[in-house]
Amino acid sequence: MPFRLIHVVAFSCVLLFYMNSFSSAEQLHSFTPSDRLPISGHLTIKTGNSVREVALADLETLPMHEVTASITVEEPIKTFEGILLRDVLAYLGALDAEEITVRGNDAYAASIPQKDWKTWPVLLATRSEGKPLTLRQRGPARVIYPMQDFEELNHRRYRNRSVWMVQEIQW
Ligand SMILES: Nc1nc2c(c(=O)[nH]1)N[C@H]1C(S)=C(S)[C@@H](COP(=O)(O)O)O[C@H]1N2
Ligand SMILES: [Mo]
Repeated sequence: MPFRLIHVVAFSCVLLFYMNSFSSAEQLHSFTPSDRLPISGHLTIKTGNSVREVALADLETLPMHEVTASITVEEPIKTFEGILLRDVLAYLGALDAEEITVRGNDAYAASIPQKDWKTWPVLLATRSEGKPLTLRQRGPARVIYPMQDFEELNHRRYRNRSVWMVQEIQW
């Protein structure tokens, strides 16, 4: 019965996300926006020969977390909310990719190795202070390393991987 298979797959996905979110002793702050402004925007997902679009609104149905960080010198410390990169990649089927390439809409690209999403609660941020990231805030999606919570991330290597205006993920 195809419906049953779908249910088993869906249940397994939910279980996987749940386990991913709570398996390690990380400082994770969950985020539940009360009157959530709708989010728009898509990411292009490329793998092998396949290209697909994923709505940020669909990614926001996954558990949301918040991270407080100052990413660049000219940006003050602020709160970002979004989805854990590892949850995004589990959703996309890329959890076991060795690395992903994240590209911004300015053609800037960085490779992010698996170690990063397995070790730290790296965020695909879609909001700041509850509101969707504007282009001016380098949105609508950006990679945020929790540099405030993890001293070892305060390094140029991770700043280079903090791609803003994310448009495409490829592996
Ligand atoms: N989309 C996009 N993301 C990007 C960049 C960029 O040019 N475009 N620059 C990267 C680099 S080299 C750094 S050091 C960090 C922070 O850059 P900043 O300190 O100049 O703001 O963002 C990274 N993310
Ligand atoms: Mo840089």
